[in-house]
Amino acid sequence: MRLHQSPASPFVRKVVVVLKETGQEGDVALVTATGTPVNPDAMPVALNPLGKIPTLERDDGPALYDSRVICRYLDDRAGGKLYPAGPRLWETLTLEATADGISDAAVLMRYETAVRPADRQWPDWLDGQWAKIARSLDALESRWISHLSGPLDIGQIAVGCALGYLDFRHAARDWRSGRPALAGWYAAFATRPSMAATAPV
Ligand code: GSF
Repeated sequence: MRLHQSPASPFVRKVVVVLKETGQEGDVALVTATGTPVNPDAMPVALNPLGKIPTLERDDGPALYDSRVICRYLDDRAGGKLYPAGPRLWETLTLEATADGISDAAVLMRYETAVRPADRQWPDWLDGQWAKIARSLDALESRWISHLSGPLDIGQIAVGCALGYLDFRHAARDWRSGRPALAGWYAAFATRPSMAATAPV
């Protein structure tokens, strides 16, 4: 299999962490992809019409995307350990969706400042994206610490990758301020070998 990827992407990082946590790293070759919404460049558009990464190219079936589908496929392929059975599954998937929403908003903010011409940037829109992130971080702090502290699952991995991306691209926003429990959880989670080996560059 071939994973079309860039090491800066929080969504790609989810997939690589899952590969490491499930012992499948040797089964996937990494293919570097570059591009933006206005210039797909080397994005795998022939495999994924959305022109986004991560995209997983398989030898025995169509390409898979997005990160939620790829992570679930890889976990299933390894025998399944990151998606709990029973009612906890719905909590886990909602946690993953919350984390991915943080990453989506953070990536859109990055495009607004790094891709859009300076004279067309709109501060209110940036503030609106950060407001989504701030509300989601507050929810993680007030409602999700117990789940985050339980057995490893895809929700935790997605949160770890989202917080790592905030440090990478939006450090000045200081997401830890007023969220000591989440900051403490992340400090420990970031030391997992799978996380330490995949810090964005
Ligand atoms: C989001 C992937 C994404 O936005 C997923 O895989 O979960 N829902 C998808 N990827 C970005 C790269 S990034 O993470 O910075 C991407 O491919 N952007 C190119 C574009 O055209 O939006």
